Amino acid sequence: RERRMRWWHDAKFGMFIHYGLYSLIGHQEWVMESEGIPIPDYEKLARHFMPKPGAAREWARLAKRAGQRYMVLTTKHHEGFCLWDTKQTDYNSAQQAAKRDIVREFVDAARAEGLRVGFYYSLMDWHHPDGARCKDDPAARDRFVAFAHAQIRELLTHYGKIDILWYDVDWPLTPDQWRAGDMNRMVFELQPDIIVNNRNGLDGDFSTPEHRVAAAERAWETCETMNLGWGYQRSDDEWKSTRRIVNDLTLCVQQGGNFLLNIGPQADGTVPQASVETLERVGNWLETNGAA
Ligand code: JFZ
Repeated sequence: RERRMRWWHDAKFGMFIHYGLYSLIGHQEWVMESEGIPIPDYEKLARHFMPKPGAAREWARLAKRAGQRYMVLTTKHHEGFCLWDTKQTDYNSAQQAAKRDIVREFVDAARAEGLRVGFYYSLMDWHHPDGARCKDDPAARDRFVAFAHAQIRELLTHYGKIDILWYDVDWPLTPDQWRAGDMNRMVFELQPDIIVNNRNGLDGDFSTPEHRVAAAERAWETCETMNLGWGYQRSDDEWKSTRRIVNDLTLCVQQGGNFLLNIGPQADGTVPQASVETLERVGNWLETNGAA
């Protein structure tokens, strides 16, 4: 583990990217649930999901300028829409209107800037027909768990070396029901040097305190947003100052933790101007202080 974790401890600072169909609405990534949007209505967003060319390149260049050393993209958030050419469902950016594998573009863009590559993957899924009923229906559970395992296998098979698997929200199943042990074994078989977080219910390699700077007994990474939401939120202008971000980053690093700072790109992948400006200032600060 120590050997696998070394680059990550050295890297200290990463970019989190929440991007999906919710980015088109601009009411954060939980909008499907919080506004009770029925699946058939929500699905229509896929017709309009059309990232501008080179969006991932922009994210990667921005991360580089900010002094970030790795990037973690939501390959599938709770909404269930997949940003890669998955064979497990046609609800994905490669088979819908965009006709593009955004995960591939992201991986290529990160590598072009010399950044490490991380995949966020939500186990919870509001779109998959078995996603909710798997709790009480064993047949649905078998299908749904197999679906998640197969998707993770794809992500870790077709995109070369992946550095981080960032699981999220294991509701409504227990780690046993997810076969989380088998899941991690498969992950390490496919990617022997990868590191995984603890959000599939197992300890994994690092913990993921959210919105708070916390010193834990072992490897940890604080994830934080630049305003209030993770996914793009149009009306959200509670931007944290550069001073605040630098302070949080410094606190994490002083206590031996990592800092994963989120951007919520807009519908076409454009990064909100306030985030661009703050990230550039953070990068300048790191350069000036010899930390970059
Ligand atoms: C999850 C997601 O629901 C959210 O949309 C976002 O992606 C965030 C990064 O992760 O939310 C969580 C997950 C775990 C905790 C809190 C919020 N937690 O362990 O405290």
